[in-house]
Amino acid sequence: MSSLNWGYEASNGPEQWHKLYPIAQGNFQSPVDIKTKEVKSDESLKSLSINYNPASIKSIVNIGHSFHVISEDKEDISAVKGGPLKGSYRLNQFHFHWGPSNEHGSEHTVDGKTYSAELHLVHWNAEKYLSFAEASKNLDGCAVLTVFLKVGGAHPGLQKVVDALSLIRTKGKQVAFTNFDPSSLLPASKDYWTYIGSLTHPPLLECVTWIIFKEPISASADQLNKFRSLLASGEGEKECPILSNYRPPQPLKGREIQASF
Ligand code: B30
Ligand code: ZN
Repeated sequence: MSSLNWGYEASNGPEQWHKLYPIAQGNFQSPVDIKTKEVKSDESLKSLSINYNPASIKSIVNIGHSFHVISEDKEDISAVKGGPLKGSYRLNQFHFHWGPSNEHGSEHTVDGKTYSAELHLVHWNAEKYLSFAEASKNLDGCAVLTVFLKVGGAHPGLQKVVDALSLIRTKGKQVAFTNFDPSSLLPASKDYWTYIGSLTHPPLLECVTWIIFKEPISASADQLNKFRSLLASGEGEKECPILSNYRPPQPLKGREIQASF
């Protein structure tokens, strides 16, 4: 494994990352298992203020181990504040994690239970820092809103994303993806858990205020299966589907998880 080819295979996956990224064994790593009996209910947690503007969404790109839907982050066109956050955090991109089947795929787990997939809406603290890269070097640099996906009815908002995947089948492909409302991917209930942790893949920086919605959204088996039709290989290379891209839960190491409810 080189710093250029970490991945999710046995040879370059989560169990190997610590060799190049020693912070993988740090004290604030993500994801974690949320033990609901051990979380502290915190009535003082303010409610979240989520302001997404469909006009901030610009493109969708296959990055080899996943795909990103990219938000223009020059201004706070789409941002989140309140809850555990001090100041406004600007949306940078959103993406999903999934597994080889719809049995497993989430990164966080709840009382040991995994979901089929997990959505991450990635934000950075633009009040204090100049870029995502700079923000990610600080404990208060980033905030990731997280939504679990379970198998059920087809999700209309997710279908717009799924329909774009055939256009970015190979690594490096990027196409315009506009006028999409990320709020359409949020659950009805805004109850959440929160704790301090890290990016879930290299560079694994400990910079994330995690905000995890308790209520999952539903996606159809067909929609989830389409994530696995994306390729990690480039155009003209031997086809290699992205079957799995989740990191399993890491030790909590004394951290506390708070509940907004
Ligand atoms: S996550 O939300 O904790 N899964 C990064 C961002 C979010 C998470 C994990 C990692 C990250 O490193 N982002 C910056 C570097 N990126 C480039 C990019 O455009 O956004 C490299 C990458 O994945 O491989 Cu993401
Ligand atoms: Zn992620």
